[in-house]
Amino acid sequence: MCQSSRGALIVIEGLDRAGKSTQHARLCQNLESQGHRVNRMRFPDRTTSIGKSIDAYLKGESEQEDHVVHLLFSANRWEAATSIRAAIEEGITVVIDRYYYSGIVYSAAKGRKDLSLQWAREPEIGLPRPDICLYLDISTEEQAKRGGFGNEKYETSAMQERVRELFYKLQLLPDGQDIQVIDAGGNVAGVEKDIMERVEQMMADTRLAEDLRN
Ligand code: T5A
Ligand code: NA
Repeated sequence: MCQSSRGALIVIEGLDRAGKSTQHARLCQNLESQGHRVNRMRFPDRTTSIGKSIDAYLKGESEQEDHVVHLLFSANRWEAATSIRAAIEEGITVVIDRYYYSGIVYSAAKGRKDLSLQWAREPEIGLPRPDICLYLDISTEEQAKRGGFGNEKYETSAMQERVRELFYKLQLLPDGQDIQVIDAGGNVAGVEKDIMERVEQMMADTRLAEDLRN
């Protein structure tokens, strides 16, 4: 595969246990074996001081007001925005496990009138926009089979059900145009192949668009 001058920004999204981290690792390896330079990232990035506050909140070790924690998740992405842009401009492909789509949807899923999808979107405006967002879709039943839920804040079936609905609603908004739905209920290799095909298609389209401009 020939390298386009700019790196791509690829996001993997989905519910808890959809297989995001599994597929993130495989996609990064596949791209590297094709000769791409790759930066792996994930949000929340629990290593920064903002990330440590988020980690404590998710583990139930600290309380945060809902708007505050929303802004912390967003700030955790803004901390990385400059380095994401720099990598892409250098020709490095950045592959991220969760991004602002999760940010918008999980906060809005709390069901507060004063924390709508639109409100949740505002702090994310201006972050680097992905070339593609692969949304890994699994049923509630399949999700439950995958080791069940852990003890983190949002790992309840009621919350996950609202998150699923809102991910679909998000696809109808302008941000949703970047989302491609992947059936993530199948085996790991099948999902990996589907993801690779979508990414290769996106890269081919991007190169074509660049060629047409030059
Ligand atoms: N959040 C996040 C916000 O509220 N706002 C934000 O802005 C952001 C960024 C932490 C939480 O924070 C919320 C969302 C989350 O609730 P996290 O640290 O990314 O997010 O944690 P999780 O998404 O919960 O990570 P998980 O590890 O649960 O899910 P993954 O990454 O989707 O799943 P993965 O790959 O670890 O796989 C889970 C299990 O399933 C198996 C794996 O081996 C593993 O055991 N598996 C499969 N089994 C069968 N078939 C397949 N195809 C399989 N793929 C994987
Ligand atoms: Na994960």
